[in-house]
Amino acid sequence: MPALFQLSCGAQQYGWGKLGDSSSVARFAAATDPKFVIGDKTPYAELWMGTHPSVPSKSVVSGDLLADILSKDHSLIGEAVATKFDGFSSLPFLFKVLSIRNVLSIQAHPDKALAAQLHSADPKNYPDDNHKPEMAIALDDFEGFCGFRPAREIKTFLSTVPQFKAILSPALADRFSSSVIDTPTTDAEEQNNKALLQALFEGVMTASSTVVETEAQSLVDSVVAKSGIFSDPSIYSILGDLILRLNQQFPLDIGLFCGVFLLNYVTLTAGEAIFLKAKDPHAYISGDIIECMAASDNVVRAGFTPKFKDVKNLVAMLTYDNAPVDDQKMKPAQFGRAAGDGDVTVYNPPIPEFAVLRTAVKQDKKETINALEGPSVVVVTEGTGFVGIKGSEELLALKPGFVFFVGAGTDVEFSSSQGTVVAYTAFCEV
Ligand code: 9C2
Ligand code: ZN
Repeated sequence: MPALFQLSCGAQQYGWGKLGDSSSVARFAAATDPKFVIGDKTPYAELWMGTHPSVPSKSVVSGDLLADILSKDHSLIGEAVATKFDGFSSLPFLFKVLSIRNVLSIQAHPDKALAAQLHSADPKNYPDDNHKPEMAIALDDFEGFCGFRPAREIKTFLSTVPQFKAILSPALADRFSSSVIDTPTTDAEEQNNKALLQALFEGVMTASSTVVETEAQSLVDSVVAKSGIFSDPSIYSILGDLILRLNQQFPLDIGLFCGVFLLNYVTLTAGEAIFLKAKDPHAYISGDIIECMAASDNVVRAGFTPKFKDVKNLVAMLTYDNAPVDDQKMKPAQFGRAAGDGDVTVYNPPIPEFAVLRTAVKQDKKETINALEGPSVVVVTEGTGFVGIKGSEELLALKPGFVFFVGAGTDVEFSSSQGTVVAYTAFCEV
């Protein structure tokens, strides 16, 4: 098997995906598969690139599963990655494109120990036993909830948004506001803050649905009337607008309180990225992104979803770290092992399963990525051109939506024939 070949990849049609060909997921899936018919009203949420058994990628030429091809040629994954992770036929990472029209569920992903426990107790809802740290790189303007807000912001909302306070028992809200320390300096203070935040989160997530619906309606009314904190134009234009949009998508949902008042609201522009370690709460709201994660589909959900919710496990599992949102943004760096006229940046999160390169090559220029030591998967998002093994005559055409597998230790050259070629490469090196 050559060490570079094109993949065809399946799409997940979750309800929050962009519709029809407004979804880059649909356009990308159709670019490779001429038989892929895009339904106008169908939501296309996620393109899955990898060996995860739920939506496994295949070779375009032979139609064989990528996992089967890998199992027959051990050099493609390579000894080091196979030994450290999951053998010769499974990639350690799952690579995706997400096209987001409506908010995803408020969710967190387990660490390895919890994933094993959840999977053995409930394999239907927790389909594998792996952890799922994940990274999102914005392809255009993106917004999401990510991590808990600093304590002082939550305290401010408790005192300025009566509907938020009203879904909690007064004693719980008061205990949080009077005892939480804005800047904890000792371990004991930090632990105490976490316990207070956990109790508050549990209080929000277990509030009775009648109270939630009444207070959510009152919250929406106060946004519309621009009353209370929403009389401040800057709060109205960011949080007020967000509350109205989310309420249209999931009317009177608990996610309104949990998302807006407990979690950081983050916006990213193209090229910016966030990393979510296991057990960080998040919910993506809108935009198109590249997502990379350890090879898992374990999601613990509560709020903003028609899918299975597991409030008990979510409350029990979170780390209850809280920090300003900038702490969760990644700092991409220039990638050293590339040569040519292009620009290659690396997003390298603090976990061993994956890192992602962004390669941009202007028209009529070339760029070589030198021998990544493990397997990689490339998705092209912009431009037309060619990709080939360095020194080989055989070139494969590339355009937006094309996905390629590259075996360990292969030098790959990208060239652009029209526009700037932009490609994202997920890879694993030990
Ligand atoms: O597929 C999420 C998608 O489970 N994003 O969200 O459909 O469960 O609400 P829903 C998963 C995605 O990769 C993710 O983790 N944060
Ligand atoms: Zn997630």
